[in-house]
Amino acid sequence: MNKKLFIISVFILITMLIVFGVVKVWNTKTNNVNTAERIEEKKDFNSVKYNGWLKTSGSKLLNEKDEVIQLHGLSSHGIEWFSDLVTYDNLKTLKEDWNINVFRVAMYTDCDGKGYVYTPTETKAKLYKITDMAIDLDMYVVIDWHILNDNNPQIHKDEAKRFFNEISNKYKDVPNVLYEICNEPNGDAMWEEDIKPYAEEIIPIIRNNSEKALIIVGTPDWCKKVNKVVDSPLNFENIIYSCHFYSGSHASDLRDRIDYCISNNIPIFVSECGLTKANGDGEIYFEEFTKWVEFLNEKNISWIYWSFSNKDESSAILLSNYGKEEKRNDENVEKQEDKVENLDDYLTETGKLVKKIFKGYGSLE
Ligand code: IDC
Repeated sequence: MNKKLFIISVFILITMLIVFGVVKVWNTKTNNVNTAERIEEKKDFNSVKYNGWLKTSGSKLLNEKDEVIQLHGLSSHGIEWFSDLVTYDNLKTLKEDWNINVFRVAMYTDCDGKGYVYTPTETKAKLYKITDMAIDLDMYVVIDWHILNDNNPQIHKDEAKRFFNEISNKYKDVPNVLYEICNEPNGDAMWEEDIKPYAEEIIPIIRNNSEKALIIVGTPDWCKKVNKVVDSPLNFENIIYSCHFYSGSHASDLRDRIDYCISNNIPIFVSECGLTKANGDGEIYFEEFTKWVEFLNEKNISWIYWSFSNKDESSAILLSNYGKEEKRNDENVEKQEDKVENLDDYLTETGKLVKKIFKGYGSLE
């Protein structure tokens, strides 16, 4: 009898253990599924790992999942002068604290005797360094062939061909990199005669190396005559056209031109903008800038602010003494160094305003 009771007890115990085990495994599985679903539901528009290769569809910019995406970020000043400010820590702060998801590397091509065409090796090294940091930080990065005084992209076309071949080969498998093939054509540089034929030579070079790369193409009159593209767009996929504004100089007329493009399925990217007059200095025009940002948000147009620099001009987001503080030779040395690294202690009025706007975007949806 006792033996029978013992066997029954053991049987009941084993059955309970099995049931308990099965329930536990089942629970873990459902929990995992729930967690997976929760992770999937989080749309991290600030992560290249989440978004992948960007592409255009009509006037829209989409991520790899066909979701509409709006990039927002900062442009360096010319890396010929200001690349030292773009440290890994600063980029990390800009991404994680300011919520920017794109950084533009402005590489002047030919400006007052300085620029890529004079010092290609040295300038490229600076460009690679910043680009690699941005990739490591899971950000989009715009490589900007910053023509300006050399107003017509045809002037340095041969250098551009070699440059874009090299760079698109180097970054051929990297969805982070966007190519801006001519900053601001101006003066006598025309869409049909100069810019379009230039783009028709550069785009195939990039695409031959990096098939899916998104390419930003400048438009006439310092990227204000975007409307010129409507009658004669480029015959390639994944091309987006740049429009630049400075809120002290450009207002609703330019927004109307963008609307005209959008209604004709021409995608627009504001790869540079500012809240001063177009000369980048003087008074700040925040009210008009706010109107611009509202407009861009409503249409999901990507925008990049000029500039992440400490140049003594009001478009710069950093005070001119940033990075130049003398390190005191006393027990506070460490603190002094920390302070120099801290962007927040050195923001200009512009910097504070722009940071607030970026913070408003958040990072996860
Ligand atoms: C400005 C810089 C200024 C520099 C000047 C010429 O802010 O320090 O002296 O270029 O190199 C643009 C250009 C951009 C300009 C900016 C502000 O793309 O290079 O930077 N701007 O004037 N287009 C409209 C305005």
